[in-house]
Amino acid sequence: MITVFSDKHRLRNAKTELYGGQLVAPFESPSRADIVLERVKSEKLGEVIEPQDFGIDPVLALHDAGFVEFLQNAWDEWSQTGFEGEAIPTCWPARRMSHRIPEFIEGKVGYYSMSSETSISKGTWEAADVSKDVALTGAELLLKRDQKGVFSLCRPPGHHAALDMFGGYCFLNNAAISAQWFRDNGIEKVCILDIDFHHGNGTQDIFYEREDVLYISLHGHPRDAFPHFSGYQDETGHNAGEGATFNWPMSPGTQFGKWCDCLKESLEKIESFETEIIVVSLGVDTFEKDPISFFKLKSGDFLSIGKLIAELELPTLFVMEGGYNINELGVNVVNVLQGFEG
Ligand code: SP5
Ligand code: ZN
Repeated sequence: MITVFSDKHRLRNAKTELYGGQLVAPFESPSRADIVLERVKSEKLGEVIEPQDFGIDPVLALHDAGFVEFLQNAWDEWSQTGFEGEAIPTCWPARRMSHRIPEFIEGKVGYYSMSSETSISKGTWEAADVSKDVALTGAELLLKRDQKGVFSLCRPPGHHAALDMFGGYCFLNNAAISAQWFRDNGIEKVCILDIDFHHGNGTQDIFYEREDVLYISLHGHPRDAFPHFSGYQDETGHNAGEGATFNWPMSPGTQFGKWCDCLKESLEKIESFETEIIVVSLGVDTFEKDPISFFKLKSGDFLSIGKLIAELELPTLFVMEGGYNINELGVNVVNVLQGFEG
């Protein structure tokens, strides 16, 4: 399997994450992508190639233009005010407040965010921009070079990024941008299968009213897990999109048996939707030793996941999302890909 990778991911190297009331070193760190790449190489998974530059148009095909402009300028605006730390949102348009966009950067950071653990640091936009190219280069390889599966080793991740919000370590929604790119390049129906531990609120948001992109997510129940305000089972889509969103929230301590039953049901839904291509939002924070999550999957289970997805016999784009146990991250991710290849 081809892997798409750029070392420009390192431009996203925030110093701070707000966690448990303290500023800590971010869980979403540059070492994550490096460790996965190392495993890809040591296992000889296949060729590793650099992304092409797709420019901004595929981003603007989905994300709000004001949001994109905000991301492009946020660090400069923030640092030019004289703030010494990274840009951390502190104030939001919460219930019954005005949703007009403020002028001052502190207000804009709040307006365009959904959570405050994710700080914007110097280089964040540049890394996010390349991460979307990593996803799109994979998408193009899948379509034009007739690959069975391609691995886009994206960093920063994307599935929490909504039409006009960053957060959950995400800025641009790489999986959603790829799905839209498939739609714009002749594919009628796309499915995004999100197996990251967290609900992909951003991806759901982007396609919630659309019938052409099926979104299925297996995740920690929002009553217990981030993003807390999205991912309930009764969120099933709206208007034309009614029935094209499926959520499988699961409780703390969930083991592979139960998780796998939900995966199998998801795969049946994908079959009956008659999709032509799958984008897998590949997070391995479902791992038993993940530091911020609560499922109990074991390294070997990731092989089974890849194998089950392969049974659909559909062209599959794997887009890297979360997974924070650095030691075993490479093994777990590559297990999914090797399971898929059989
Ligand atoms: C892409 C991705 O996986 N993003 C995840 C963002 C999660 N950020 C908030 C984490 C809060 C964790 N609280 C866990 C407490 C358990 N000890
Ligand atoms: Zn996650």
